Amino acid sequence: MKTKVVNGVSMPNIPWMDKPEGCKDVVWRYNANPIIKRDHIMVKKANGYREPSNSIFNSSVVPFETGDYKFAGVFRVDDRERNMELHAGFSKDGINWDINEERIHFECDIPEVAEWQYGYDPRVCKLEDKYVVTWCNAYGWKPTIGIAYTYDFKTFTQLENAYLPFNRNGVMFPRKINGKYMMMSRPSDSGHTPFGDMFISQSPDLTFWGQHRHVMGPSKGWESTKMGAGPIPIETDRGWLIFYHGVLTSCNGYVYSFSAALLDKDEPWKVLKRGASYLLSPQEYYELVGDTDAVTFPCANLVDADTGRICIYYGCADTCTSLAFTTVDDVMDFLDNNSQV
Ligand code: BMA
Repeated sequence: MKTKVVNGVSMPNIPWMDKPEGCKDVVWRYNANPIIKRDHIMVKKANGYREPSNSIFNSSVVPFETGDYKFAGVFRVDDRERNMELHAGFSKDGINWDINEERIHFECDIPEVAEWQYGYDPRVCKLEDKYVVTWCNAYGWKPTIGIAYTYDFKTFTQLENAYLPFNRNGVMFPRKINGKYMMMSRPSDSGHTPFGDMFISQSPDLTFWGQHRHVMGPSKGWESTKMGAGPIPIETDRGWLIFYHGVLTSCNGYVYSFSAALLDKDEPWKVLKRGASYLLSPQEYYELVGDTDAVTFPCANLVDADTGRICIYYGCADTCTSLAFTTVDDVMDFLDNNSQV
């Protein structure tokens, strides 16, 4: 490996498929996509009634051992009332998932925050001794960033919302930087937001967030409408490697693609490299057609620190969940030769 993963974990069991012969892409799709189909689970509703899920997408996973399981995650599951809920799930191989029928019930001793309304686009970040979950959380039915932590993916303790509404795509860095927790986010509006820049906010305690810094905004055609954070940043010896989504407005509506960027190690609001082109865009049927057409939306990555292999989990057309693969060196070569900054 030319670029080293720093503070990473060895993951010989990372879900993986070699790049297919003749494939010219930097990021390639798993040949058994989607790994989680829309009706993958029966959802148990509050009234006890069970029915198939409407969709499972934009979800986040981490390595986590419990019993035979080696991975855990928090999944966005929309039910057939079209409520947007978060469910915990477990997997032996990162590909076949056992997702709980019942949504997560967050424990929260702050009455103003405790009332559950909806949650979507979860991210899970291993941070010190816990797993921190951030998601788009309703406060007064308006979206902002919710934060909770868990040790076991059974009990989740919810903290204060990080920001005022409206905000989306809150993504934690996996360690303190210069003594502060850091989170990317994208201030938004109450609807389908036709704008969006990425910011980083800082906190001493995961409760009070400030010292906001602008990172980047819309740019090239594929990300000309809005852009925002994707999976948890990967620490390398050259800086923080991130995948992020960008949105183009076509004649048919929004098109969600993703690319990569490299952020400064100590001041991650400084963008060192930023992909000029997208790395993956909606091109397969399951990415083009669904409850929201033409969406590829990455919310998690697993990284093997020994080989630099990366497995990306992305939501497809707001309906199902897929995998794509690349390596740290492949992405760094792309950024070195095709950066817009
Ligand atoms: C966002 C969220 C995402 C979704 C995207 C495209 O506002 O709802 O979950 O993937 O829109 O519909």
